[in-house]
Amino acid sequence: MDIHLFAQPVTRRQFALGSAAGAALLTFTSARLLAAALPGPTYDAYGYPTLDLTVTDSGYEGMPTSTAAGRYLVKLTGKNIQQPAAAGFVSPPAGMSVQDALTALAGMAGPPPSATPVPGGTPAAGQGGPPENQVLPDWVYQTHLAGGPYVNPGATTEAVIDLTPGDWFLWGDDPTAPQKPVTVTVTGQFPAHVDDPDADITATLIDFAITLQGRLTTGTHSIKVVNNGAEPHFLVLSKVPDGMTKGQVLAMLSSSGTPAPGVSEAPNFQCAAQSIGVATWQLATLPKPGTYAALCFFPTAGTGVPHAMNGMIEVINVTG
Ligand SMILES: [Cu+2]
Repeated sequence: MDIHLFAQPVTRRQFALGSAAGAALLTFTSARLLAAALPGPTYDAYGYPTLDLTVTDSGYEGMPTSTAAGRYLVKLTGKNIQQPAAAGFVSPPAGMSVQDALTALAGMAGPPPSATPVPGGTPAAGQGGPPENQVLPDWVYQTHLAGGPYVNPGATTEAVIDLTPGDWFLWGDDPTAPQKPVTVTVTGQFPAHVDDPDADITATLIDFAITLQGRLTTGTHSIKVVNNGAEPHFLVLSKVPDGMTKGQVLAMLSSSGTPAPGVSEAPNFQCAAQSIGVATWQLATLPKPGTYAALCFFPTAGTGVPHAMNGMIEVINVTG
């Protein structure tokens, strides 16, 4: 399993969260940095209704079966999870039921053919090479993805997301995630006015590029993640060796095997996939200065090529 909705094996190996060391590092640094955090380690002050959720290795606790349309503060605690886990909110397109969508997604949970070991044989052709492309059905691109946070084992994080009227499910942002999805009906009308929380970094996602603007410094940030593209996107931030270029990140992703020395095993930040026009606000901690890569691996419509391979990579310099 790992990182993201339809992420590819190579990206999981190179950027997957989940090592004990990575989790410990994140826990340690976030505690250490709270005092200096701007604009704060919580969105509590904005007064949004709160979804207080716990994610375990098998599912979610705390999600109501029905809730009013609006802007929500999602507080997500990871309990008894071995890997970082997501709370992604998804509403199928018109004419498709939640059950049909969940059934279709469950059918995508198997490993890609090249990742299937050949018993007693040599590795299958393509194994260890660049990732297989995963062509997704059209409905995935018409689905409403409201986004959501990822949380590390034992930690709690927050995100601000919008839930519009309709039938939704909460899931692990990946067909192979172990959590059983939860269905929820969102009722009423979306409020005519909702306040935006403050953000000190804005990440703008288009087909296929990422722009990060704002206070690129160590510490905890409120990142506004906005999809201005025509396909779903998400954002991963990972420490890479200082001075690494976009071309070198792309080359690393295109090659097989072990990550380059200095690439963090764990992303420093990731968030669930978001549809066109969707903005979310997410807390992210950048633990140390230097070069970071911003990436999206959502499969390109029609070809399945992960967006990063189409150039959806940016490198940023984080100062102390
Ligand atoms: Cu993308």
